[in-house]
Formats: sequence, C-alpha cells, structure tokens
Amino acid sequence: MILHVDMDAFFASVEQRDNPDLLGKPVIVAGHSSRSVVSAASYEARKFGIHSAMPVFQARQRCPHLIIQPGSREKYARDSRKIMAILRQFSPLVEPVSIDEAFLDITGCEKLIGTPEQAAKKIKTEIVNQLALTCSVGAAPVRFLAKIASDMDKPDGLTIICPEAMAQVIETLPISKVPGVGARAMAQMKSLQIKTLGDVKKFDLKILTNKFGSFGQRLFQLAKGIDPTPIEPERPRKSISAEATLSRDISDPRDVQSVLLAQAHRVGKALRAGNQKCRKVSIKLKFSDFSQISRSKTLETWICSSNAIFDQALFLYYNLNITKRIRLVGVGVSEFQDTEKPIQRSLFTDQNQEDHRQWEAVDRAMDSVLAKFGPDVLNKANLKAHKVSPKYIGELCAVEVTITGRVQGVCFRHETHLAAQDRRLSGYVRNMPDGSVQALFQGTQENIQDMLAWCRKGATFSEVKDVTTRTVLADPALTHFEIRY
Ligand code: DCP
Ligand code: MG
Repeated sequence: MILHVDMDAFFASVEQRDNPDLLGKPVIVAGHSSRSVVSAASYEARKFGIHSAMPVFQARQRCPHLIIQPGSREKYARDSRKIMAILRQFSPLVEPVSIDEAFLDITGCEKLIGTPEQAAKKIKTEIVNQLALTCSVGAAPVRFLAKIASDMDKPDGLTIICPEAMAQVIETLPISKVPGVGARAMAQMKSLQIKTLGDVKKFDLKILTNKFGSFGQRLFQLAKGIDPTPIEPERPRKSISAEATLSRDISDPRDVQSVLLAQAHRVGKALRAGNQKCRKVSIKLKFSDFSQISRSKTLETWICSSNAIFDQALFLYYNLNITKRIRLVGVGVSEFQDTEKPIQRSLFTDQNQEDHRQWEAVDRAMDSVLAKFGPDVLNKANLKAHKVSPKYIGELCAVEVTITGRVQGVCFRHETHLAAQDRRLSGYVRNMPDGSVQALFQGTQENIQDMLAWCRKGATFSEVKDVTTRTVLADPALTHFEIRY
C-alpha cells in the first residue's frame, strides 16, 4: 500500500501554531504588496472562498478582516525536514514531493507498523505530538489514488481506498481530480464526454494518444488502476523554474529582458548546484488580465550556463507577439542529464556551443565565489558578466551620480525616486556619510539626461551645489528604482 501525507494549510497552520492569537481566524501567508498572491490560506479563510494563488487584493475584498502574515520559508523548511524525518521512521521508501507532502510505500512494513489505517493514525499522532500540526493521509494500492485519497477529507483527514474499493472509486472519480488534467485537457474531455476516470475505459489507447499525446497512455493505465510510477526516496527533480510577480506590470521588451536574465541566472545556478545540464528551456508570462502563456524549446545540446538559458528564453520571448502588459515572468528548465555523464558533442562545433562552454566556466567560477563571499555583491557581478546579444538589446545606459549640497533630506530621496520612476529608470539613491547623495540611473540615454537636468534643479527643501557623473556598465538585472538606506 502507498500512503500520501499532506499537511493542512501548511504555512498558515504553522503561523497559527506559533501565534495562538491567530487560532480560529482567517489567516493567509502572503507578501504585503497589493500585487502579492496568497501562498496559503487557513481553513477559516477558505470559508470566504480564499485559496492559494489568489491575488491578495481579491482575498481582502472577500474578507476585510483577513489577517496577512508575511511568513518565513526557513521556518517552514525546518518543519518540513522534521515531518519527513517522522515519516522515515515508518518506511525507508519516503518520497517528499513538495515542502508539505510525501508518498510512503509501506508494503512489507505491516509487521512493524500495523495495517495502513493503524500506520496512518500513528503518523498523524506523531506529527501532532512533535509539531502541533495536522495533516491528511490517503492510503491506496497505487500512487495516484493515494494522493487523491489524502485530499478527500481535508483537513485532518484519513481516507483508505482498499484494493476491493479501487474499481468503484475509479468509476466515479471526476476526471478533473486526476493529476495532470488541466484546463486544456478538460476541454477535450468534454468533447469526448468523459466525466469520470471510469469513462476513459470507453476509449481505446489509439484514440487517447491521438487526443492527449503521451498523457493518453497514462490515462489509459490509470483508468485500469495501474500507476507504474514507483515511490523513489531520492526522486530526481524533473524541472527547475524561477518566476516572479513584478511590482508593476511591464511591456517594454527591455524590462522583460532584464527579468528573464535574472530568472535565467537563478535557474542556471540551481542547475549547476545539482551538477546537471538541461536541454529544454521554457518561459511563462502572465498578463495584466491574468491570462498566461508558456513556450518551450528543446535544444540539440546540453547547457547549464545562465547565459545559454537566457539566450533561449529570449529567443522564445521574441518569437511571441505580445501586446498585453506583463505581470509575471518565469523561466524554467527541464530534461536533465548529470554533468558527469559524457556528453556527445557535435563534430562541427559552432560558435554558439563554444560560447556556451566558456560561459559555463565563468558561471561555475562565479557560483563558487558567490558561495564563499555571500550573495549580494557577487550576484550583481555575475549578472553583469553576461553580455546580452546586441541583436536583442536596445541601448541600456547607466550613470553613477554624486550630488552635493543640502541634499540629504527625506524629500530629496523620495522626489528623486518618483522622478526616476517617471523616466522609467532603474537604479537607486542613497545618502553618503560625507553628506552627499549617490544615485545610479539606468535606462535610455535620453531619460538619463532628463533625470540629470532634474537633479541639477533639486527637489523641495534642497539646494544642489554640484552634480558629477560617471558612466558605468549597465546591469540589466537591476529592474527597479529603490531608495537605499
Ligand atoms: N504554496 C505556495 N504557493 C502556492 C501553493 C502552495 O507558496 N500557489 C505553499 C503554501 C502551502 C504549501 O505550499 O501551505 C503547501 O501547499 P498545498 O497545496 O499542500 O496547500 P496547503 O498545505 O496550504 O493546503 P491543503 O490543506 O489544501 O493541503
Ligand atoms: Mg498541504
């Protein structure tokens, strides 16, 4: 039997546990900006229709007295490690699939831990005793049904699908509940009049693969109660991605490019840290109307440098004809191969491949320096090190500015901030110990000149004596203007 354990409203429950004032109240874990989305919603918040991935402003509309907690990933990761350690006491075959869920293969462990029901109850008790958190457990003869079972009676649930009940569950299981069936597949299910997983059995394999590609084969098996996916304790990652909801919607291709570069860098770093190369790169864009698209490209070569990933992401982006404003940008990689494995190189190495290899060496060196000296300074240096292909980039200029006079007031910094934003500049402004103000303005030459003219005039309650400038290397990763303290 397979068990699937999934914590209830994980991040929100941790917050409620650590702050009893929050118990019984509608709580979400999310960023505080009005553009953030809900990470986790307590079951009290769910009564208002609030759920994960919902924009915070919508959640607030539904429940004006909603409590928003910023949360702490490290705290959740610490609890997650404790939970996984508990599960490993029940079986050596534990496969964590996310921060708050895991599969356990308990076949053959009955003598030690009892029946699936007894084991599940012990797991639930142990987690409550050690972490004061509840979870829901599903048990079934196959993996996909165990996952479905854990969701059937949330929160604090326990659902067992015994071998005899499997056929009946499949017959009536709404097809939308089957993992992998998304909105697009649902439209096709409708056209085939497939409402439950049992309905899939009315179709032969050929029709299903014609309609759903390789997923058709899987559906065919699932409908028969077969799930060949084993429980693997060290299940290799199948994809790595980085995405971010931006603090404002963007449409300028150079802004998009900057974010793609930053995401490609994050993904590349994770890929190299796992000693892997990839050959599939994807991008995901979500628009201001919340619609989204993703595109991917499979390469002929294996890559792991951030620059190579960025190049492919840019290629995908520039092949789209986008007219809407963008609120989220993501980059992902998949189809991995271990770096140690010998990789077949093309006999006719082209310049691109040579570039990729050189960038890979640069990235690896940067990664190790970064690990030694901390992320801040070197993260920037690493991004600066990327040459963006001239065919993609408009003229991105950067000027470092020192402003002297009576300029250190709050007004000066804030008005500079607003003026820079009006001119679509990224960079920063900060007070220096010698009484001057230093700023970095990055954007088009024209807008920077305009900004410098503004600086010379000065802001409210300030008196500018002198403005000196120095041209510096532009950093496409710097996408916002900020006041530094
Ligand atoms: N998470 C997130 N962003 C999402 C979805 C989830 O940050 N879009 C985080 C917060 C969740 C945790 O992952 O607490 C686990 O995700 P689940 O899907 O298991 O959701 P919950 O545990 O919050 O609720 P449930 O009781 O439905 O499992
Ligand atoms: Mg959960």
